[in-house]
Amino acid sequence: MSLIKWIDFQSLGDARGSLVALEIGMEKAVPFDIKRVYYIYQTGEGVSRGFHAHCKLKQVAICVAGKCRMVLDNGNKREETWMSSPTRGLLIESMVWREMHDFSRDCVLLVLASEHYDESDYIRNYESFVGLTGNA
Ligand code: T46
Repeated sequence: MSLIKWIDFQSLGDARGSLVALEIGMEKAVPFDIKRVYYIYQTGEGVSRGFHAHCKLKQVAICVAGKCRMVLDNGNKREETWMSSPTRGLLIESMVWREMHDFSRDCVLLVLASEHYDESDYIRNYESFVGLTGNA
């Protein structure tokens, strides 16, 4: 099964422009209760981010402006995708290594998270991560 799992959102457009609304319980929306929202923006040219996995946390990442390249890795296989659509969310399950590269200057990556911020949930060493997945 692919690591790249998109959730397509309905765009509510009219002559004024577009709008996406996300609500818990909506069909084809975010598959967890959202406890935290953050966004990444003004990432410097050539800067990469991420390089970690989470033990428990699930997230949906939405590129609401610009673009970036997301790499996901479950310790067994590595897949990547460009993120550039405000009407698609990328579901990032727990125990998936993520890296973000090639941010455009205008990129805004909005992230919906299933848990509050907890540094102890991060696995920041790739070899440790692969060991925990049983793929060492
Ligand atoms: C992820 C990817 C997609 C907080 O204090 N609260 C928060 O909710 C977050 C997300 C971060 N922080 C602090 C921790 C660091 O001092 O903000 C700083 C930057 O965080 P970090 O280096 O973890 O950022 P990224 O871009 O490498 O990773 C972030 C998320 O942390 C991570 O969960 O999946 O975006």
